[in-house]
Amino acid sequence: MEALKKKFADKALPMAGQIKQFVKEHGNTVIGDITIDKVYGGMKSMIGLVTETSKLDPEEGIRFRGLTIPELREKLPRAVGGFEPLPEGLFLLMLLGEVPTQEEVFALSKMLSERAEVPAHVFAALDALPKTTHPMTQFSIGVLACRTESVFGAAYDKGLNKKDYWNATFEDSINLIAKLPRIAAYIYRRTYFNDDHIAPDPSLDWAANFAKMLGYDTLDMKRLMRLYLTIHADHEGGNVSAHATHLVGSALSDAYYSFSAGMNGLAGPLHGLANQEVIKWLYQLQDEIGTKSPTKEQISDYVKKTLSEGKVIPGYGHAVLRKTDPRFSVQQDFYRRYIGQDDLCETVQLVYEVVPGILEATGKVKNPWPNVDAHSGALLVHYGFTQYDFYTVLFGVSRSLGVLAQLIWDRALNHPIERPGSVTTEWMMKKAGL
Ligand code: CMX
Repeated sequence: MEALKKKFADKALPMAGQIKQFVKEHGNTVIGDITIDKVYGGMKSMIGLVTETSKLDPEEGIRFRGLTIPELREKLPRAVGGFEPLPEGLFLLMLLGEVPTQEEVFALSKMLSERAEVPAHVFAALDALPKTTHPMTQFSIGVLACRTESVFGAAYDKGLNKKDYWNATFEDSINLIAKLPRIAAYIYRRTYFNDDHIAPDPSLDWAANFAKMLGYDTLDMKRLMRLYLTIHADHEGGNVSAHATHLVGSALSDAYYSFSAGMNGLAGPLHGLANQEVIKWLYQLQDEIGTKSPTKEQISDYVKKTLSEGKVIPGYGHAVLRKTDPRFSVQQDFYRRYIGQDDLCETVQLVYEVVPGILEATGKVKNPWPNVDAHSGALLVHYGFTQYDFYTVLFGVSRSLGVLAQLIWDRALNHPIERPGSVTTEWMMKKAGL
């Protein structure tokens, strides 16, 4: 851990000074326009945040420290004999800005295993909840219950020098990333498998161990989990889960508080919960039409019916992207490469052929193309993971990598408390000359 921290400090701490100087010299440079439609329209693409870990291009999709998803798949270290990247490698890439070596990634896997123990009171807090509690509610509560372990919280109580904020946040972030698969697996096994829990295997990498604790100790699921936890990790800073984590962190709330806030945002159906909504919608489609292999015409009718009921088509559209999400495309590739034939995955493909045209024809949807959530559930269902109201927890475990890497940067760069201005509609109208 000390070597990793030193590597981070050598990069991040000089940058804090450089940014100070940069802002002093170029602080008046105008970088965008704030217009009334942007403020009322959810601040979409209005630049207001600095995020080091990744950048989203509307036409091309996400780049993590400059690397696209296909490049991650090619360049990041893999498990021995594996094809998909190890998500630990992506965390190091986002944290340090360089592709890590195999040894560095294995060392992080080992460190995460060593820090994975979850205090008994966290499980007790989860056990106090009805099993019908949504898994995302349980997940957020589990994370908050873990806050007793916060190194930042304890150090701040004693009086922590500003210069050391990043160090304590580093400890908390690594500890939390290490514990999340155990918390998540505990929720899964208590909710659907009558508390039949599965012990971790410290010899496995983060994703493979998670798959094992969930109850999927196969090569296929380890492979899928490594890819899944890589592609959901980050999507620049303005999405609800990243933004919420960052915002709450700006008050110097520690990693546990901040990440739990991010997860409460991820639990919304317009964000991470869309992955469960997609499968729910596909099952309803199958039920209503009475077949597991609907035709394009049947899908088209069902899509139009969904829209006519004033509902969204889950898994389609995006606040920033304007093309097919590369996170969708890589899952299509996974399907073709490792699965080949599956009724639900074939339906996902047909939905892809049908939905964009219909959404485009509405004349109002800015992006008719699929996002990451349009495909992820069908791959899980193929391997027998059918409890779709758990899917957003998987997304959340992955999202920890990006938002917590950024939280460490936030504290190292000494980003201030956030407090954007707000105005009334009366003020807006006056401004517009009315
Ligand atoms: N189905 C039906 N209508 C849609 C739509 C969809 N998939 N996507 C957008 N629209 C509608 C909006 O609801 C909005 O309608 P109103 O003007 O009647 O309010 C209109 O089209 C314009 O919206 P937009 O500017 O294109 O989209 P936004 O940036 O406001 O919202 C998003 C983006 C993702 C919330 C939206 O596309 C959506 O609801 N998609 C379905 C849910 C989903 O898949 N979310 C997951 C996103 C990825 C993630 O975060 O995980």
